[in-house]
Amino acid sequence: MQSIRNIAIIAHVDHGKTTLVDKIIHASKIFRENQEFGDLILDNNDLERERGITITSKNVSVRYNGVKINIIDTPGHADFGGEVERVLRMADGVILLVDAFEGPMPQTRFVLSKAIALGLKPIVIVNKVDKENCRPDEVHEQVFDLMFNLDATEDQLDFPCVYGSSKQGWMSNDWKKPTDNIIHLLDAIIEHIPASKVQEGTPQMQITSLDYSSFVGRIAIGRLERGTLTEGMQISLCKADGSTKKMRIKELQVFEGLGKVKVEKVECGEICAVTGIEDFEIGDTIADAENPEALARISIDEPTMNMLFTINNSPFFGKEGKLVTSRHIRDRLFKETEKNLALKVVPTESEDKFLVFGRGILHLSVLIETMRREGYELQVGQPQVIFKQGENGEKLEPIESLVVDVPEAVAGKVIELATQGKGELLIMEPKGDLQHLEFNIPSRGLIGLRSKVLTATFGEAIMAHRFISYEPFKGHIPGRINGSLISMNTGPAIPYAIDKLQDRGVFFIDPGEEVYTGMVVGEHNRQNDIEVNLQASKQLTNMRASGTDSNVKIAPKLNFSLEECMEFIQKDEYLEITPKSLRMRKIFLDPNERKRNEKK
Ligand SMILES: Nc1nc2c(ncn2[C@@H]2O[C@H](COP(=O)(O)OP(=O)(O)OP(=O)(O)O)[C@@H](O)[C@H]2O)c(=O)[nH]1
Ligand SMILES: [Mg+2]
Repeated sequence: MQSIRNIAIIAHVDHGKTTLVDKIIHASKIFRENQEFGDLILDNNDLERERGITITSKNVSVRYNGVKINIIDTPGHADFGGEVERVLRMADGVILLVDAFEGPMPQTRFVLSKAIALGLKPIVIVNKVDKENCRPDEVHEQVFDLMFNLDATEDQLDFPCVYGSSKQGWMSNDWKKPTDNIIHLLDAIIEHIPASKVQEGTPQMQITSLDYSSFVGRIAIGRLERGTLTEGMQISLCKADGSTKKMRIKELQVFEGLGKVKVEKVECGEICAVTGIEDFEIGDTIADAENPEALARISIDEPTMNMLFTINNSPFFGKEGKLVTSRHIRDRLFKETEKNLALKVVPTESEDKFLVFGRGILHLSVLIETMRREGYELQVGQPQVIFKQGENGEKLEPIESLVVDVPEAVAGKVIELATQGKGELLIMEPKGDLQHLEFNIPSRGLIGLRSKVLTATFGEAIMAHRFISYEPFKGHIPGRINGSLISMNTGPAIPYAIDKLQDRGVFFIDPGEEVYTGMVVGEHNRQNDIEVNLQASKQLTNMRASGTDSNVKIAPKLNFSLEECMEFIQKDEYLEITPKSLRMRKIFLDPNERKRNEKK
């Protein structure tokens, strides 16, 4: 029987996981001759490419010296931490990658703690040693300290450390002695990661991932813990509620290179894909037909944020999207929860409103962006942090660890901004030519903080945060300081009108853009909301006077990203999302209705 190593690659965002997996794939020459492949072939969906981050974890497989290595690439952004928790169940060991300059970051701690708790042995890679100012030895020591603090066992603390540069495609046991390949790493995997265990007995496979093919339907993916599986075999599916259902396996596949190949039999320890299983959920166990024994289910950290999702009922509804009904949105949201384990959808009293719970702004915005690309129209409300009640009935809120690396000259501004959000400065120390700041801060205080910090530091701050725990409520945090500019009428915004209102604030719309009554068209430079008339045109005396209308100089509009809009809207506002547009608006479009509701 072949020897298998199942490893997951874990790290903080951008530390170089996907680049490394790419290099491993290139090294094992999985491509046919003359086949052209670009960089980061694994980050293959549009959003991953545009944002340069991994969103969903992926399985690939290479062969080295007669050993099959199944590699699971995971996302490093804290909002997708649920993905990592889910797929670690398939691994026998992990590769923990750490940036040789940045060192361990909040998400390094999180993913490592999960791996250690599962008893997985890590190989540590101090990556990016090609970077100027890197400090590999110091980083190695920091990783050791971190593991020690996370209660790693003696065996885990005795981790092998590899140094290298995924980007340049080399790994070595000494960062001062670069090589020209990654063989050193492959050897370390074979030597230090235990071969996947072979347990005899009736089959047991926990479903940890889900794939979909239009030919065969839903595909269940997981690691076979015990026994063997064969094509056409009768099995029982053990569900969450303790019930079991008999079914038949249609086809079996294992991972090979970047794809999957069909096999008749799967041996214990292998990661495989099973078709023909209906109605399964992630966490279910595929077990023996007669004596089914379920594996313990996967538990995943709770979401910390929620947002109201509702149908688009703005005056412009249905003009740009195809999927607009509450039924469409409902089905899509529930479908998402099948594979996005950290996401929860809760129906509300109203048929067309859903509460969607997630791990953070990015977790929710990626879902929204995906939906809008699929042709959906919807509206969302202000993101809400989830509070809990403590044992004595006190109000608790999520607290996160925030790390910011900034040039010294602007460190003071960052501290000021974080403090406004009730952040508490814990550490301030030099790191290369930067200042390294660590805060504990309520999740509430983080909403909108990124854009403020980037503006204040001219884009030079590197920022990351990660949930730590629920703690007593830290008190009121002032929200957005400025009010909204609200359109009084419906119709195209006249350039002359915008021009006359420029001293009132910044606009989110272009001259000529269609707006509607109650739409938020800009940010007021004072605290209160005001209504503005964008249809006011200059009294036309003659043709030449109207000609001057196009000569006005209007400052370019403020172009918010989806996340910026989500962080900008207030409690009484919605964000309208269509495949083509993002518009902010008052929930009550009519000013009189708005006033009545304010009083309530
Ligand atoms: N200088 C240098 N840059 C690297 C190295 N490895 C990766 N990078 C760069 O770091 C950035 C992030 O690399 P990725 O491989 O996407 O990082 P990742 O860990 O997969 O990121 P997520 O999946 O989003 O968590 C890219 O711009 C890479 O080119 C390295 O060894 N040296
Ligand atoms: Mg990646």
